[in-house]
Amino acid sequence: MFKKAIVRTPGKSMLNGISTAGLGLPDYELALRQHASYIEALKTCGLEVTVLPADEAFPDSTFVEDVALLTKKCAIITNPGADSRRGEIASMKEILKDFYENIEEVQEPGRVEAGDIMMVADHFYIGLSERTNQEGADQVIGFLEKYGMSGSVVTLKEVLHLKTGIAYLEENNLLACGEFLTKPAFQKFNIFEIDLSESYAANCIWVNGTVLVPQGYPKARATIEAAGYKVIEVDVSEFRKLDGGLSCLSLRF
Ligand code: CIR
Repeated sequence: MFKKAIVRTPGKSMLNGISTAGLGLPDYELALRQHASYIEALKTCGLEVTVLPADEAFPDSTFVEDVALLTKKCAIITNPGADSRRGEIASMKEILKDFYENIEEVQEPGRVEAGDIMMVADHFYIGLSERTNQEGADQVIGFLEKYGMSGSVVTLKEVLHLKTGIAYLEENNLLACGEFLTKPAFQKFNIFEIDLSESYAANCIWVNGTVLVPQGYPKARATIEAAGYKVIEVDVSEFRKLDGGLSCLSLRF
């Protein structure tokens, strides 16, 4: 069960965020409203939410998930693969001191964005992507092992981050799309396929028995409900324009 979440209000500079989506610029006012609804959804699932102020210096800083990996025993500050995002870690490190005694930090030449890391109990799958390299993954695995946990790497080709295409919904249930459907590492899970036409909805989050699902993906919603989960739909269209999904918008711990 999760008790807390950390989010960061998007700044106006989000209009300059990294994007490959080709969906146009986000509407900032709408993004703010969507972010507020996202926070409400987390609270509905029982989380105490810490809302950090917008940081205009970093256009992608609302995607807090990428800059830290939070586990039961330690926090790991990442070193983002996107150079424009590396400065996001300094303030996150300070904030996490309020919540964690044990804080580790990925160092150069290791690069990691935690959107590439999926937690399954005490094991962490780490995607090797354009943002996360082997050296970074090795450092994370070393930290995890220091605290009695474990990690393993998964290669990916088609998506930005590992969790762009996959979501663990607890109870051995995994949502997967595209290249992840056939990965040997994931065959031990009950795989619930997300149709390629709704691939954005493979990035869902399980929060204490409820699954937050992006609004507007009816097949994905039906699949998740048929698997027995309560669903809350959250509209994150403006974050999608920056390649961001539901999971990227919070750290849950
Ligand atoms: C980026 O490219 O870094 C941001 N525009 C989107 C980050 C999304 N984060 C995630 O998938 N974990």
